[in-house]
Amino acid sequence: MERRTVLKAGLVAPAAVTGSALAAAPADARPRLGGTLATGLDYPWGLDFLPGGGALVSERNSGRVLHVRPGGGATVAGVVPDVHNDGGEGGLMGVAVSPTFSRDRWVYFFLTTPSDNRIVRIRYVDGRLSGAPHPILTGIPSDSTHNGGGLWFTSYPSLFATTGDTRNSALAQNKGSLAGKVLRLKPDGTAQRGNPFGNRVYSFGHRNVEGITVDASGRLWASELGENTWDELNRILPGRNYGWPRVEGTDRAGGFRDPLVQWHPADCSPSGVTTLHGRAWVGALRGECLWSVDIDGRGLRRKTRYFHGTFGRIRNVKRAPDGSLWLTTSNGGGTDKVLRVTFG
Ligand SMILES: [Ca+2]
Repeated sequence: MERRTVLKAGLVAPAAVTGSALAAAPADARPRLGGTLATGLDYPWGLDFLPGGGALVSERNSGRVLHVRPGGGATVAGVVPDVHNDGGEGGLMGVAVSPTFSRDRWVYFFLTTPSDNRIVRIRYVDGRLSGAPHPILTGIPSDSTHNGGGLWFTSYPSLFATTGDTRNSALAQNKGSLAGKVLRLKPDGTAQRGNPFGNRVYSFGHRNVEGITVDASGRLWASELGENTWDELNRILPGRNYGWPRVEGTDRAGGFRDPLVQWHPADCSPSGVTTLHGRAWVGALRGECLWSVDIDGRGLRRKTRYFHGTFGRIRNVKRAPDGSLWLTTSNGGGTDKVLRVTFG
């Protein structure tokens, strides 16, 4: 049993939940800091909201899972066993709450173990992780870097998972490998019906995809870390080849699927992605900012940078049920925070 720990937390105004919150803010609304929800974290990575309020947040290196309350404050819900971080990018990464959580209490985690990357599900009952992890997909290649780690559930339900090439770029073009892919799974980890290649692979030719989300129109978006030239925001379509390692960024000849936008890695290095108000919101690690990209309307592809240098490296960004955004920083040393961003 893990000790239940109350962490330091800043105060924020209670979240006002209104049905019109998602539609009310104009497309050019400026994001502003609405409060600090939790402090004293160490490399928070995954984040997903619970039906009853608040979110579960994973810590990459420690394997801890924290429950962060909507009004601020966090408690440790448990520790996922067998998490392996060798000082690189692996560890406890994506978190996804089951779309039928009220019935089954499952929470899904993407993690690096000493032998692989895998996806497990663990029950979350009365504020705590309960019982042993149930692996649903094991044997995803792992390495010190390029481990992917993103999870996103649709209500269908399909579980999308993102993987990295584990520094073996040829695997990204191998449709029989789980590395360098966007995967589409049933909740039990098997291939979803109708997948383009009859296996778990949904799209391929990826170097390292950490962020994945579905927007209000049902479009699937993923952020991708490039090597030296271009980072990408991609609309993901089934069966398409996103180019790695043949091309980074926009392809001018080879017939690969182009990103909606691209950045130099020093400006972005994207991890989490979410959508709100007709824009994709991308957390930037090296770029130390929050990017927005217009995904609809006349401003399509317009990139706008917010909070540059304000919070350091940003790992994750998720739209909350109340129409705010929750961000997590990735600066280490026990200094990391969960922040709430509102619009005004
Ligand atoms: Ca690409």
